[in-house]
Amino acid sequence: MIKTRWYKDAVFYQIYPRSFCDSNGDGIGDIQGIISKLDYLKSLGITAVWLSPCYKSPNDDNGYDISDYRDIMDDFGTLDDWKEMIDGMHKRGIKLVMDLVVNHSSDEHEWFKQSRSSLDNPYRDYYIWRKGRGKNGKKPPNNWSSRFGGSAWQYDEKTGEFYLHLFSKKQPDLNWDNPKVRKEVADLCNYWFELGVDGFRCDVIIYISKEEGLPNGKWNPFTCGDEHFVLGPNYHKYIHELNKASWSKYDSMTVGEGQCITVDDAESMVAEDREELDAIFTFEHQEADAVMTVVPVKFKLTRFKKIMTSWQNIPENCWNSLFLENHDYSRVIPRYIKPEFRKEGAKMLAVAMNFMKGTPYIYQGQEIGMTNIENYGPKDYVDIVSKNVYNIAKKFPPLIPVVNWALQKRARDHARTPMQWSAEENAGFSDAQPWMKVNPNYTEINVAAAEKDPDSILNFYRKLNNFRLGNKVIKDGNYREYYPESNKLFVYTRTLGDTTYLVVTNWTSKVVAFDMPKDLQGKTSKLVLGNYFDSKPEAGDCNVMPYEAVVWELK
Ligand code: TEU
Ligand code: CA
Repeated sequence: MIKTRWYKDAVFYQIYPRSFCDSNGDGIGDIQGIISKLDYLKSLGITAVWLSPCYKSPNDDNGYDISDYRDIMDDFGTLDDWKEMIDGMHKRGIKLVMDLVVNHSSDEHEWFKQSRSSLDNPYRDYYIWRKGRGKNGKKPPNNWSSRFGGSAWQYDEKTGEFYLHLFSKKQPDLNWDNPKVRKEVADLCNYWFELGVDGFRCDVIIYISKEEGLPNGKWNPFTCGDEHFVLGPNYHKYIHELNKASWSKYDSMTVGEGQCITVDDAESMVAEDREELDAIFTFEHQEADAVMTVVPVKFKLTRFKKIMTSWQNIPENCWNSLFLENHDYSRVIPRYIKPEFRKEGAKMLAVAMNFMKGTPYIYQGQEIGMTNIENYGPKDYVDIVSKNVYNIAKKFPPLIPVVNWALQKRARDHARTPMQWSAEENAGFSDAQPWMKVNPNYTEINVAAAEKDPDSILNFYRKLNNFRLGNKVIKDGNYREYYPESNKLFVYTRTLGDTTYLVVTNWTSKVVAFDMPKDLQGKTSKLVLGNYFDSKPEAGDCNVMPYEAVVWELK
C-alpha cells in the first residue's frame, strides 16, 4: 500500500461526542446528532474529523475506558448509526480518524473480567498484576502514581494481587509485553479499517512499554514513575510491529498523544522511514501558562514561541500537529486572550497557528470562540480528574481554595461543556437538561449568531480553511521566525520558491509598533488575510492593533 499522506493536506475538527449534539433528547450528544451537523462541518472547510471515543464504555472517564472495542456506546447509538455517519462523512470528502485507547481498557472489558477471575486464567497476563509488598502483601508493588491522583495500583481481593492502572482504577493497563495483547490491538485496528475508518489518534500511546521489574520512580504526586514507561524499552518495537501488522496496510494516518514528549523525541517517533506513527501531538506549548500541566502560571509569549519554533524546525521527514484546544485543556479564551477581545483574539490565534507547518486541529466550539465558564465551582465538577483532585484537597482543607483556583483556570470540564448551537434553551444542544452544565454565555456565543455575522470568528475560520487547503507554501514552505525576544508580537515567514508569506500577530491588548525586518524590505506586497482590515497598505513599518493578525504575500 502506497501511503498518500493525505493528512498533510487536511484540516481536522475534533468532536467530543458527549457534548456535540443530542438528537434524541436524553441530554447526551450522540451519533445521529453528529450526522445532523455534517453539512455544518463541510461548510467549515474541514476535511477530517478526529472523533473522541464512541465505543462501549461504563464512562468512568467518558469513553476513555472501553469495555468493547468493536461496538458503539449505547448512549451514542448503534454500529448502524456509526456506518451512516462515516458514509455521510466520506460522501462529503471528510475522513474519519477514531480514538484508539489501548494503553488500558475498562475494568468491565471481558478481558479484564477473565483476567481478575483467577491466577491461571488465560487472560491473566493481558494485564499487569503483581504481588503487594509488606508483611501482609497489602502495600502497592511500587510507588508509581496514577495520573488521576493516588497510587497507580489497586488491590484485588479475589486473587490477592494488585493490578496497575496509570489512570483511574477502572482503567487497568494492558500488558503489551504479551504478544496476544499486541495481536488483539492489530486485529481491532484492522476491524475498523475494514469498516472504512481512515486512521487513529492513539491515546497515551507513549506509556505502553513498562521497564522490566517496574522499579520505583523519582517521587512526585501525579507523574511518579514516568521515567520507567514514557517511551519505555520496547515502545518503538511494538509500534513498528503494529504499523506493519495493521496501519501500513491501509492509506491511513496515526497521530500519537505525546504527553511530556519534547522536540528531541520527535524524530525517533515520527520520522517516515521508521514506519511508526505519522505524527504526534506535543503538549510542550501547553506549558506556556502552566507547570506540570495543572498549576497555572502567567502566559508567556516568548516561551510559547520558542516551543512552537523548535517544533517547526523538526527534520524534513517528520510532521507536526498544530493545536491549541482539545478535550483535556481549558479554553484559550481567557487563557491567552483577554475576554473583551474575544473575537479579535480568537481570529489572531487561528492565523498564528494555521499558517504554520503541520496538520491543524480545531476543537469543537473553538470556531465560535467558546470560553471557560466563569465561577466554575465544586458543585459543577463532573470530570473524574476535577473530582479526584478536589477530593484529595478535602483531606487537607487548606488546599481547597488553591485547588479551586487551579480548576477555575485549568479544569478539563471547561472544554467539555455542551456545544453552543443557538440562543435557544440548552444552547440548542439538547431538548433535555444536558449531562453537564451549559456555559451561560450561550445566549451570545453560539453558531446561529455567528452564521448571521459576516465578521464572526466562524466565518473567519471558513476563509482561513479555504485559503489553507491545497496551499503549497503553507504545506511545504520554509519557516523563519523574527523577533523571538518580543513578548508582544509573534512574527514569522513561510517561503516556497519566490513566494513568501509574512505573518504578523499581536498577542496583547495594546497597539504595538512593528518594524519590517531588513531582509524583507523592498519587496512588493499584497494583503492575504487579516482580522481588522480587508485591505491594508503595503507591508512595512506599521502599528499593529490589539490582537491583530495580518498576513502579506511578498514577492
Ligand atoms: O489523556 C492523557 C493525559 O494524561 C492527560 O491529558 C490528562 O487528561 C491530564 O494529565 C490530567 O491532568 C488521554 C485522554 O486525552 C484523556 O481524556 C484521558 O482521560 C486519558 O488519556 C486516559 O485515557
Ligand atoms: Ca442523545
